[in-house]
Amino acid sequence: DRDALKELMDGMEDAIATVKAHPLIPGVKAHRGGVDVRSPAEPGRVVGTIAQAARDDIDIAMKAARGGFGRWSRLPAAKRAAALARAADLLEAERDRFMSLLSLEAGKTLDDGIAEIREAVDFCRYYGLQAEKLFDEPKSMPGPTGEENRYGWRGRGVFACVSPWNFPLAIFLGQVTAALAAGNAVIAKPAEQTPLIAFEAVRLLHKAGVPEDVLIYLPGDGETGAALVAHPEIDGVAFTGSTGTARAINRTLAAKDGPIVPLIAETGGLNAMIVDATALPEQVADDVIMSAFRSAGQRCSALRILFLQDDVADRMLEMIEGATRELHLGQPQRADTDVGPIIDEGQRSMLAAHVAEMRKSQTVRFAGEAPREGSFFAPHIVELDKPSALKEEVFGPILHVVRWKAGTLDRVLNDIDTSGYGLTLGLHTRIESRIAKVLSRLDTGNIYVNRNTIGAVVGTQPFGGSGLSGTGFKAGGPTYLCRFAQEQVVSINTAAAGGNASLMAID
Ligand code: UN1
Repeated sequence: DRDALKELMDGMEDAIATVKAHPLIPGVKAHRGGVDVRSPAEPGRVVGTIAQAARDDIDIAMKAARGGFGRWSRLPAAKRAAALARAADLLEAERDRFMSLLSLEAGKTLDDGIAEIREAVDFCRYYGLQAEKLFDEPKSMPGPTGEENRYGWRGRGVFACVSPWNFPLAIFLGQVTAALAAGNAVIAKPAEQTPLIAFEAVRLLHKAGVPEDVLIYLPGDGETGAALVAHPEIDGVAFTGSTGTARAINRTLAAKDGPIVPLIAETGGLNAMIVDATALPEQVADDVIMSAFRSAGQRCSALRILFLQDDVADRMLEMIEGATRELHLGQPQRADTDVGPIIDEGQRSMLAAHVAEMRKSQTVRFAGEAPREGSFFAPHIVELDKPSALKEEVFGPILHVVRWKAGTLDRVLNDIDTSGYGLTLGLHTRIESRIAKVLSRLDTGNIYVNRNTIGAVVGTQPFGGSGLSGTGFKAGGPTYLCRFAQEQVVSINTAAAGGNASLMAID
């Protein structure tokens, strides 16, 4: 609604401030310099400065977090949940400030910003509630008479949370609040491109009652992340980002002497959508545009490769191309912008190089025009002669299209399966048995039928993929917190000495 939007935009204007971010580590006061953080849509605009963590900060952080863990993990789950609920309230109260940072630092459009804050708030509340439900008191388990068995959960220790720039608030807070809710201390390493939002989010959690030695903010580059994960005392790692980095983390963890450290990873996707001749064309066009180009395609859930049945392909492509042409690229904080900027010049030139490479052997069917100022890349549509012409995730607004002939659905499913990725899949059909067939053949993490493939919802559509797309755990799902915790079973012989050994409540 227009009035609400106007109010929101005015609020954002008021909330714009320069953030001076630095590591938040108990006992570390001095920080090295401060590097400018610039807006992707307006490179001349400095959003704030970031002082990166120094290498020895990791040891200091670890020592502090170890102490914090002891106290935090012994709190009843309800106390931890209460802090997260307060964080959700604060986040809602400071919505304008976070909206403004999301658009300035991460280039998020208003729609994306609102959705991201909603998701972050939901994560805080949902994981708090789940923690109370799952980790309350140890449960008594059935067993033979003369023995009492109690089954319970404990935090693992100090978790490293390494997060991406594309959801600098929602994924950052999702990882951190899951680890905290489960009773861990956290050292959080935000993406290098978006340290300011993360800094503000950590300060908000501190304000909500999470102690400063329980949640530590460690900004830095890829080397900082690698050194953090390699630290001998890390007890668990949550990572969202590229498949390659997840592999590198896995190798680091595997090479350590000492405890076996679990990895919770959500990585890339080569997400497909299958459209057959019975699909509704307008619905398909809407859903393709949304899935491929919303957030400038910078979502791991985004549609990368569209399989169109050739009987309807020309007509559908015409509609999709027409709708793509209508998309408005521009400043993310404008209400009429559909597609905002690409996060940085490195990503932008990677996309341009991909299109140039595609031009050599494939058909670039549509190439939009991008504003010259700022890090923009316009939507593209590339027709492939075969699915294997695209082997890896290309993170941006480039839709690849392949045609398939009636009677060859098995081959399509096989092609999707052999890509090795398994994050999202779209299916547009009105044939019921076809849905069942696809479901029986693919173990993709999130399958969307007759709708778009993005925007998973905390609590109702938990999100995460398998294979090259991650460890298969579902963020925002009912068992996610269990991945961050460890089980403990206590069995007590209550029949010793003929039942005379019952326990006494004295110290
Ligand atoms: C990501 O882009 O890293 O469903 C994952 C969605 C989002 C995707 C987040 N939850 O679109």
